[in-house]
Amino acid sequence: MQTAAPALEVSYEQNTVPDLLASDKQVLAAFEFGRSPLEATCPQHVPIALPQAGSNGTLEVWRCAGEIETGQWNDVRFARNASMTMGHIALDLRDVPDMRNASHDAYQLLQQFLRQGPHHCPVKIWNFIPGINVGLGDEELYRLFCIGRADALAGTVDERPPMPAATAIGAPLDEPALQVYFLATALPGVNVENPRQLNAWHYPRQYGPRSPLFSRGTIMQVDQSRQFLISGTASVVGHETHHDNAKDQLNETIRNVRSLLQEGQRLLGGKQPQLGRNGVLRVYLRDGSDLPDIQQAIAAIVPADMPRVFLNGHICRNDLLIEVDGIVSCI
Ligand code: 3EB
Repeated sequence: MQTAAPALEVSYEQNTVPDLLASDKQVLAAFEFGRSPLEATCPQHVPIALPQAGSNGTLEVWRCAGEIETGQWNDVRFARNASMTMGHIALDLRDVPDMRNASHDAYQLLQQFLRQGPHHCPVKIWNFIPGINVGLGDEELYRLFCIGRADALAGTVDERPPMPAATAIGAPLDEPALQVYFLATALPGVNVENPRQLNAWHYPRQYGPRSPLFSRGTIMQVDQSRQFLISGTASVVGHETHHDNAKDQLNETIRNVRSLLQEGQRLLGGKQPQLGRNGVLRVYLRDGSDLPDIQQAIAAIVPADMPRVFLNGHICRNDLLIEVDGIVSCI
């Protein structure tokens, strides 16, 4: 089945959003870093509050074939072709009582949007949460976010959620909006769990009253192509954080990513997707001063032809220093 070019083409480019959109009709989404999601200028423009680390002016560009339709449905801005929809929610936190409500509202809206459109099945969801580690114990904003998400999904998923891959990262504390954006298709993707890691929805109570609801990865199958959407992956083995420095955490994280890709190949057969030029990698850094070490550590284990971008953002546990996610074609 693995014959066609990837249905979603992802690249990193030095450009501006107006120039890109003026010259290219195949853009499904253009992600700009270091800008509030409230400043989106059109549905394909998705500003992300996390600043780029060590560089400037890079866009993540998603392209797909055929005619692209854009619009807005309630507070969801979207762009879609015949096979997939990118949707984007920026929820102003000044309009809601707290993060639990914000996340509940965002996930309810997301579900309502998916039900009424042509692509019902989310295959990956990205969450950017201002001040993710603010608040002590169960009052931490990430934990409140997890409660709101679980409440919104209650009844549609139970203890074993058919939830897709996800990323949840902290945006700067002064960012006014909770951002949730997603990719959806007509048929469900194949969710993949990592044998090295406990399924996130089974995390023990110590990490919060409601477990995070996501799969470690989702394989999207559209237009005769297969692409692996890798969840935010960190130095978590079982359910515990391993290592206290960024470099060792990065090496553990890449071991987790490779283990996940191997598990996908075990489930579906075909060629095992590799980290390389058929994919892209995002690296989220808690502390920008780790950048040189991390760039060097990645260069030692990930082929140089794999495009990558480094972003500053806090990770959902205080002891996690780095996280990565990515999209890799199975060709
Ligand atoms: C972890 O392994 C890291 O709450 O949606 C990664 C990906 C993480 C998604 C989420 C959280 C989420 O637990 C944290």
